[in-house]
Amino acid sequence: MLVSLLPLLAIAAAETVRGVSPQNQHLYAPQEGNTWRCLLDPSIVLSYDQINDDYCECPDGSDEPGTAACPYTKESPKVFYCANEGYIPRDIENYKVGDGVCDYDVCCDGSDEYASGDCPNKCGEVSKQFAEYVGKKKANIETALATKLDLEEKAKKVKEALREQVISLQKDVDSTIKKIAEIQKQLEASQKSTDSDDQGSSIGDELALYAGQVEEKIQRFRDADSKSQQKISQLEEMLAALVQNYNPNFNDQSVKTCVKQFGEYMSNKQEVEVPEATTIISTLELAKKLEGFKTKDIVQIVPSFDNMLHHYFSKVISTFKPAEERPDEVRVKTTSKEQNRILEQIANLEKTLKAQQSEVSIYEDSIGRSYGNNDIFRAVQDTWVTEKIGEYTYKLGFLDSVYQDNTLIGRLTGVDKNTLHFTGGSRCWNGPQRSAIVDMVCATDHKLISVSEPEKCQYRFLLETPIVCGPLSDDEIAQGFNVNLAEL
Ligand code: MAN
Repeated sequence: MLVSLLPLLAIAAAETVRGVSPQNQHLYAPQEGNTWRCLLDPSIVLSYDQINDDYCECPDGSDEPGTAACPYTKESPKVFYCANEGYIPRDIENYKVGDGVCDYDVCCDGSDEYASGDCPNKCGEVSKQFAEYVGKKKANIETALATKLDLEEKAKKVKEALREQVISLQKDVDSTIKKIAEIQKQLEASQKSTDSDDQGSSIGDELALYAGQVEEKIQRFRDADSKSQQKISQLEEMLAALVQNYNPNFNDQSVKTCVKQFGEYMSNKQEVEVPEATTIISTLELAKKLEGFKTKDIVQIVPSFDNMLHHYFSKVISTFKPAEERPDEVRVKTTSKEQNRILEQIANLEKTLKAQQSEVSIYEDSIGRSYGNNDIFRAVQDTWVTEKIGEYTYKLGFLDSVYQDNTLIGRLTGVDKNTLHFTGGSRCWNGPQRSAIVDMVCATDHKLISVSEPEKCQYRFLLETPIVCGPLSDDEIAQGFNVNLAEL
């Protein structure tokens, strides 16, 4: 009976091959005649006791899961399974097996040093550390998420306040527009009464002004005409030279046609008379003649030659004025002191209106912008974080800029998910303009943790902030745990 149980015991012993996880134990089941085949090269057959005999027989290293006998490379990493009972099972690189170091951060059970037995099982302590870490971490995340929620609420309020500001500013805009319209009515009324009062002013000044414009236009036409004449004369001289110098013996038809046509042109040419300045009605004289007439006079008097002249003259000159300014008839408006006061009031109100409208558009622009998920950055737009790190004090304004003491490192120019970019800082001696990348990690408070200068005047910061927090899975929390070896 005892004899028949022995192979069963051997198999039972073989079921827990050292260094192999429970899920993979089946790969190490003994085969016929107590043999075993390399996992990736089954043509190599070993006797079962060659497994973990500290001699590497299989090219894939599968015969030595519990020793460091087979070489570990990056391409072919071999791992040793630590059961870590009471804690979390882990794999450790096989070259750390039996190297005399207690790798409690991975194998808290000390099984990697089973041969010497120098590393007693510390999974109880490690497990306690881990539980404490997880507890703290979860509490922190809870606090951070609550803070983040508060920030999101604050961001909502900031945006709401902006909207209210726009509504109130818009009311101001509307009321200013209304005021301007009312005052404009006052002005019109005042102008009407000025027109009906005997306050017509001399139209001489007005005519003199228009006359000046007419004369200026005529002068411009004359200048342009004289330039054209010069060009024509040049061309005529060139053609005359051609007529004189061409060789009639060359039977070039186009030259001959040209010579003939030029001859005809010259004989039919009439001198164009350009009127002298004195032949143009001197508008200034006319203005003088009409000086002294009041607007009212023009309306009342029986048309005289002068009046008619004035009427037609005004029609002609009105064609030189922009359409919207062109009056139906010459009406000379005077502005009284009162009207000047009203005009000044309108000008001031128009200035106010412009300022109000631009303020509205600034707020509207801000409302339309994206400030991160749930607009959260709106909540920290005025928040500054200060920290003395090394020899400098760094100041960071989330949506503003970063300073190293009083030196500007950069202004915010970009926001990625968890990164802020600051550029355009003060120029580095013999180098680029300063700039910074700020990596944000989740924490309960805003705090600058570290700064490095990977390249001259290009800084990299680590900033803790609740802004980037999110719920973490148990696995994600566990990944952040580091065994405190000093306390074991
Ligand atoms: C200052 C600091 C440094 C920087 C040097 C470059 O000392 O801004 O961070 O490297 O200037 O000259």
